[in-house]
Amino acid sequence: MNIKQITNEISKNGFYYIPSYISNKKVEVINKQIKSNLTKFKTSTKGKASGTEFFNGNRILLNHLLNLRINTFSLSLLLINSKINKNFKKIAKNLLSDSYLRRIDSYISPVDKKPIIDWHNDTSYSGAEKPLKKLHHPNFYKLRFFLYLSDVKHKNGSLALIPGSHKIVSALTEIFYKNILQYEPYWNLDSFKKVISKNNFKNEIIKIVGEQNYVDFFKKIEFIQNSSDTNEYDIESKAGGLVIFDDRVFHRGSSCLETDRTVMRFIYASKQFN
Ligand SMILES: O=C(O)CCC(=O)C(=O)O
Ligand SMILES: [Fe+2]
Repeated sequence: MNIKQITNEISKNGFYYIPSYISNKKVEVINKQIKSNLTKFKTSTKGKASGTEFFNGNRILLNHLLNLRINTFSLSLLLINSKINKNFKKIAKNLLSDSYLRRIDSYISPVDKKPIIDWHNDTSYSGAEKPLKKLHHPNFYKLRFFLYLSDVKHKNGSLALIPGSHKIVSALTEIFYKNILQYEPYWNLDSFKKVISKNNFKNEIIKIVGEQNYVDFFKKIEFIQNSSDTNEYDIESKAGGLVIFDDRVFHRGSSCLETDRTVMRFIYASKQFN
């Protein structure tokens, strides 16, 4: 699959999965490095997970250096200059206008009954009543290169994504951005469904995405009527698999019932729609 095909798939479905993106040997090496870094530097990234922020602008690199986290500093540089990141950069350039590397991090999520994170997309101001910043442009999103560093399956750390859902999210963002209808908060699938089911929202969304896309989305989320979760959309994978996704897509991180889960993320953003 070449870069053009990958970017087409991401535009259409909102994500793309590449099994065995890196070798087992590489997974082992990265896991060792991550764990040796963790003992020296612990931050909480998601819920109870412990992790390392390798890059989040040059300020973080400088911080690593000033706090004498030399291992973390050199690993950050290694990751930024790695072949895998160079490839991510090329893909990001094809999808985002004026793309740039925003963040590299990794985290280990412990065994837990609760999902790592429930269904959400990352452009909804976390459901804030009043967004603090200006409203997002409909093309605002981050492209996440999500590298599994342990084996995952449903109920054990896999990511699940609802194909095409970024189009509905983007349409709602457009409605708010252009002030066609007034902003209403939402966060999870349930609250999103409530907003877009209202007649005025329904009409406007259909104007943007067409009736078929609107109806299809409702079919895809039928599961929430009976259960908070489903195994229909999980990307189960061996360690070394990569999921690239547009974070307007509705996604969730499954619970880890059997083993801890380690991931590394390379996150790209757009300077134009920041
Ligand atoms: O850790 C996970 O499974 C979910 C991560 C996520 O929601 C994100 O990177 O946007
Ligand atoms: Fe997310």
